[in-house]
Formats: sequence, C-alpha cells, structure tokens
Amino acid sequence: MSDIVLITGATSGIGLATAQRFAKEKFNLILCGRRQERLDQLKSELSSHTKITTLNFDVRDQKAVNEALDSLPSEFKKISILINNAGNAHGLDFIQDGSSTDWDAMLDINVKGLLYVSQPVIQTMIENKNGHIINIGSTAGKEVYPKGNVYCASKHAVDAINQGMRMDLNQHGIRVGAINPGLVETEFSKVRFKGDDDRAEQVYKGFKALQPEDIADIIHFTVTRPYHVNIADLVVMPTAQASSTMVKKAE
Ligand code: NDP
Ligand code: 8X3
Repeated sequence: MSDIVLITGATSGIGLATAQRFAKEKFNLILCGRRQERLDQLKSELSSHTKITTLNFDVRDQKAVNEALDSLPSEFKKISILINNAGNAHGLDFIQDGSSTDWDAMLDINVKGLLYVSQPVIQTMIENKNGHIINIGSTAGKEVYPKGNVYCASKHAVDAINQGMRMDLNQHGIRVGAINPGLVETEFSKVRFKGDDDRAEQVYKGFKALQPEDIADIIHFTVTRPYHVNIADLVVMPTAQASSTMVKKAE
C-alpha cells in the first residue's frame, strides 16, 4: 500500500512543489490550505498521477482542524507521513514598532497551528505503528536577525517542538525531523509585506534563491531513506547565502 501523505500549506510555494513531486512519485496525498480554488485546481492537475483528496481549514482553528481530519474518507485515514509546512511571516519591524496582530498571526499559525494538526495525526500514527513527520523550520529558527524578532521566535519554537516530538515519539518508532531552509523564492515575502510585490521581489533580486522544487527534492529524499535512517535536522541555504544577514548579491 502506498504511503498517505498530509501536506499543510499545499496551495503555494514549498507545499505546492512537494505536492507536485510526491504526486509524480505516486504517494497518496491529502492536500491542505485555505484557498479552495487552488485546492480544486491541484486536485484536477494531480489526480491523473495518484489519489488526491483536499481539506480546507485554517490551522489556527483547532475545531476546524479536527473536523477536517474526521471528514477524511476511510481510504485516507491512515496518514503515515505528515509534512508540517503551513506558515508565514507577517511584517518586518523593530520590536518597538511591531503589531500585535502580526505577532498573534505568526505564533498562532507557525506554532499553535502546527501543534493542532500534529496531535490528531500523531494519534493515528501511534495506533498504526507507522509514521514520519517533517517539520518545516527555517534558518530563522537557528539564528535571529534584526526585525525578525517574532517570526524568528516562532521558528525557534518549531525547532524546539521538532526536538521534543522526536523524543516523545521515539518509543513509538515514529521518525521526526526538521528541514530548515534559508531564502526560498515563494509567496512568503508577498505575505510578509502584505501584498507589496515590489518590496517582495527585492528580497530575491541579485542572487539565485532556493526554489520550492529544491526543498521538495530534499523532503522526498528524507522520506525515502530506509526506516533506520532519520534525517533529524537539516539546514539548507542558497549558495549565495552564508547566514540570515549575509547574502552575496550582484553589484
Ligand atoms: P507560501 O506563502 O508560498 O506558502 C504558505 C502556505 O501556507 C500556503 O499554502 C498557505 O495556504 C498556507 N497557510 C498560510 N497560513 C495558513 C493558515 N492560517 N492555515 C492554513 N494554511 C495556511 O510560503 P512558503 O512556501 O515559503 O512557506 C512554507 C513554509 O516554509 C512556511 O512554514 C515558512 O515559514 C517556511 N520557510 C519559508 C522560507 C522562504 O524563504 N520562503 C524559508 C524557510 C522556511 P493558504 O493561503 O491557501 O491557506
Ligand atoms: C524564511 C527565511 O530569512 O526570510 O524563513 O527568515 S527568512
């Protein structure tokens, strides 16, 4: 039987590229997001490769998460791979100027949302004695950069949760690992800068950023290792990037 893979944030960027890659590799997919038209489009695009179902929920809403998971058709219930990818940054401001609405969004989505999705899926994995969880962290979870304050805090929390999950699920033989990318060219900066496309484009100008397909490739590599191999924590940056604040750009 093929693995059943649940991907959060499948409507864009890293999650979308992972959905496309995994569909071609014949994994059965549960694709999640809030933009229904994109979920519908993905389902029709990828259904010729494999079995696809979609779930529309906001990861911040624990009741909606549970209802969505409960609504899965029986053939999709035994989730064996969870890719905790949904997340974003809201704003890039000095702490003294930051908005509490942005802070709430980042902590509610990147931290609490990840927990809300993970817990019921982990219970399924324990019951079925079969599971692999990939948490998408960030270089922002390994170092802090100016104005990154709360986004970096949310990704440091993902780093801690990744370690804690691995310890708590060790007795159940469930693999847990994080992939921590540096700059990836997605809709991330459009969201961070609230639709200011010019400002978002500047983030990836003058160097070759990672592409979402690069991360999809690494996620695929991670889940296709033999069972005794667990990629526990992986950091990947564009070659032009040496740290969060050091990126070699063309003059
Ligand atoms: P995108 O903005 O392209 O994709 C984000 C995805 O998350 C979308 O599919 C979006 O779907 C989903 N999402 C956002 N908020 C919610 C929510 N409240 N409930 C449910 N789904 C939600 O960004 P990326 O692909 O870049 O981001 C994916 C992950 O990678 C994030 O965790 C991000 O922090 C991380 N990351 C990104 C890096 C980068 O440079 N791009 C670098 C390091 C890590 P929808 O809007 O349909 O709900
Ligand atoms: C996204 C990468 O450097 O914009 O997590 O924080 S960064």
